[in-house]
Amino acid sequence: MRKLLTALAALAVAATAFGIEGVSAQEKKTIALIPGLTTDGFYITMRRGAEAAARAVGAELVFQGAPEFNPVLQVPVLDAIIARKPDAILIAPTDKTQLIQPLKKAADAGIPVITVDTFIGTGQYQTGAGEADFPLAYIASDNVLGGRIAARALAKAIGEKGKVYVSNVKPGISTTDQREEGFKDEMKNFPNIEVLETQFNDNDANKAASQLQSVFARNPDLVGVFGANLFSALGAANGVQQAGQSGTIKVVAFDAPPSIVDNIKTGLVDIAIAQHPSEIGYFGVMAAFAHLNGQSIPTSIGTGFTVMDKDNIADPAVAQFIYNE
Ligand code: T6T
Repeated sequence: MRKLLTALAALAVAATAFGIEGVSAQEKKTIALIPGLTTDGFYITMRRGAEAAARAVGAELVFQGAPEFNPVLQVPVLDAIIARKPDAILIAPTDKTQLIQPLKKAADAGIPVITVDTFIGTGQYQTGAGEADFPLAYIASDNVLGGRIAARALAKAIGEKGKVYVSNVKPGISTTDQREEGFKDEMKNFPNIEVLETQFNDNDANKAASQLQSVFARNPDLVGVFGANLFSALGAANGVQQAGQSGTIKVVAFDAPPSIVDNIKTGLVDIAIAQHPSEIGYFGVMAAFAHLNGQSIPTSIGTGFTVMDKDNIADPAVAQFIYNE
């Protein structure tokens, strides 16, 4: 990692030394960033980081995505980007398997592919094995660890006993699958906690809210919920509020949209696990740029988390990780 940072820093310095204007239109690299969806604070913040890196190295960033987190809508966007022949593609694939063949088309056309946030196949790239190892790198949070952090926080909040469940998007998304996996595995350390069946909401916060109410109706002794991404968490928290259970049913949220501040202050949400999407975007562009300049790059780059609660949410060092909108 240190080696990469040194290489990236050298490239950034070189680009600055030439002066951004010194990079001719012909040499200027175009890097496309295709998010999971465009109207999500997580990807909006990732775009900010990617733009900062593109400015630093004098590259052009093209940001184009679908309005929903859905492979059927994302593939045509990808096809349109491939037709524009960018120098590299950064993408958050919306499904581990359904994006393999569409992305293979990009690789076959000679466009380097780096996945950000989510992965295809197993996420192990450049291994020479399997049909989905062709992306050059995967840049993301450690989502299994994020799920474990959520489980420990929820266990603590409920006194290590009672019924909880995971509000999740849909199976097949690498990030949210791994969060659920880490959460359930960590919960095995708490024998008095029962993890009920996962509720899938298709990234629809309203659906997540009504699911919370149905689970509560079936289980009046429900004590906690883990919202495995921004919309799952917002919806679950709204559901808790609508059920009049704020503070009684504990909520651990993955992701940190601006509304999380109020939710933490009022006690509706106990813990929010903020990812660092800006870092993901920044390092995505830098890795693509390094590759385009003949540098080798790591096949995997991990970015951090900031765990937010009522005791630290006012601290600027923590609040800086609240997502943009
Ligand atoms: O949690 C993020 C992202 O990491 C995940 O892959 C999809 O959902 C989000 O974009 C939040 O909505």
